[in-house]
Amino acid sequence: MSIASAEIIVTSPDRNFVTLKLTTIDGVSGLGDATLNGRELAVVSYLRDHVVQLLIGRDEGNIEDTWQFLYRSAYWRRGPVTMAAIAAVDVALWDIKAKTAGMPLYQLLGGASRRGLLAYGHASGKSNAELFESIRSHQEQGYRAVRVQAGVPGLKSIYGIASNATSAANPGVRYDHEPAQRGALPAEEDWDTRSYLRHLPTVFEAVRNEFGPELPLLHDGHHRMTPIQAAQLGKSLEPYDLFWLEDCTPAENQQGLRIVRQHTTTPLAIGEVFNTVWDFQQLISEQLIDYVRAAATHFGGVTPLRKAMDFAAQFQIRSGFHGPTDVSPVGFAAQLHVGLAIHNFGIQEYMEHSEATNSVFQQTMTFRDGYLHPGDAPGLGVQLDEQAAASFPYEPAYLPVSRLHDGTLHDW
Ligand code: KDG
Ligand code: MG
Repeated sequence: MSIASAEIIVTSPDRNFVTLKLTTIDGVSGLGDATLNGRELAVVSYLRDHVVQLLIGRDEGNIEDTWQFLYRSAYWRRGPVTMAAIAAVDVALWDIKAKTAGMPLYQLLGGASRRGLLAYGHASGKSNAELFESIRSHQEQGYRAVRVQAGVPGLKSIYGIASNATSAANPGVRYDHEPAQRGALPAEEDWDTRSYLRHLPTVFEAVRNEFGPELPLLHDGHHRMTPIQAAQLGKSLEPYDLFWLEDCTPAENQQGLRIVRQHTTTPLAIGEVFNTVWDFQQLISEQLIDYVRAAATHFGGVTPLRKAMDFAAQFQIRSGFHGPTDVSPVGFAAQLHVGLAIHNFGIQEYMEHSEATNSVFQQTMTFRDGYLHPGDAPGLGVQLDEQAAASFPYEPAYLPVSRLHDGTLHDW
């Protein structure tokens, strides 16, 4: 057997997705996700101009060898564009292998270690009243864990707060379901870390008073704090027993996490912008984090994600794979299979895709009673309706930027 064709499909049902479809000479097809939010076409070019011609004629069964070939032959290692392109190939090859075996992918990864994957949803509100309503609505939908993002007094517009409403280009689409907004320029938002550090503990206190001690609560700090500010926040949130504090500080400076760890027992999750296991090396081996936030799509695929999780298992560090809407249903399915198979699964982020997206990507995945399951169809369990995909052409969209009161650009 060998790979006979490779197609790159760009579609934008209400956000942009890049999908690679590989087909063998026997007509078995596999899908891989190559979506890099806000920089989608760079990965299209990487695949189209430099990768697909290398794949034709290769044995589709040799997944590890193909991964190493693409990684090493590029010479220029790592980086989100390269690793999203390699991920798409890797995931498509696993899809083909599992379809050929007649098994859902998780069976090839060792079988199921649990009945389903605990998911957390995104609750948010500018005021506590709005936030409580959002948490209640998530509980009604079945969620057993929620991420809590809150408005900050004095700030008009902050990433991830639903009440910041809808973009002109996407009326009716909740902002917390879609951080990248269509348009020629990124949206500008504002930020003030001192106000945030003062306000957030009061929000968590109110949430615990309203919803009690049982509900697992998470929070995303979006790289906005310095290490010492992150340490302060972790400490001030300790009474509210967070499941995790995510991206409390930019992790390029990994030693900064030692400062955070010295001061707080709030569990830490990091890694949604990481591309390889090497980005986690210090954080895992020094036990500076508790959860690995990588996504199959931005991390080179199923092959390295599994390796990173086996490395993390030695340190009792668990998974918390990145699951925003910009991970397509294909990438999401890939990491659900990994999450079901590994022993050290922690929790899975779940931002539901829109109806339009689900009409393009038909999925066997289910969400019931707070738990996700990838389904038992052979392969990943995702089919792409190419006709539907073609009816949604690419539209430029950007993630927002944030500025401090004096105009200084800040992480959002
Ligand atoms: O593309 C960026 C989004 O994926 C990001 O906003 C999501 O921080 C995020 C999260 O935790 O889902
Ligand atoms: Mg995040």
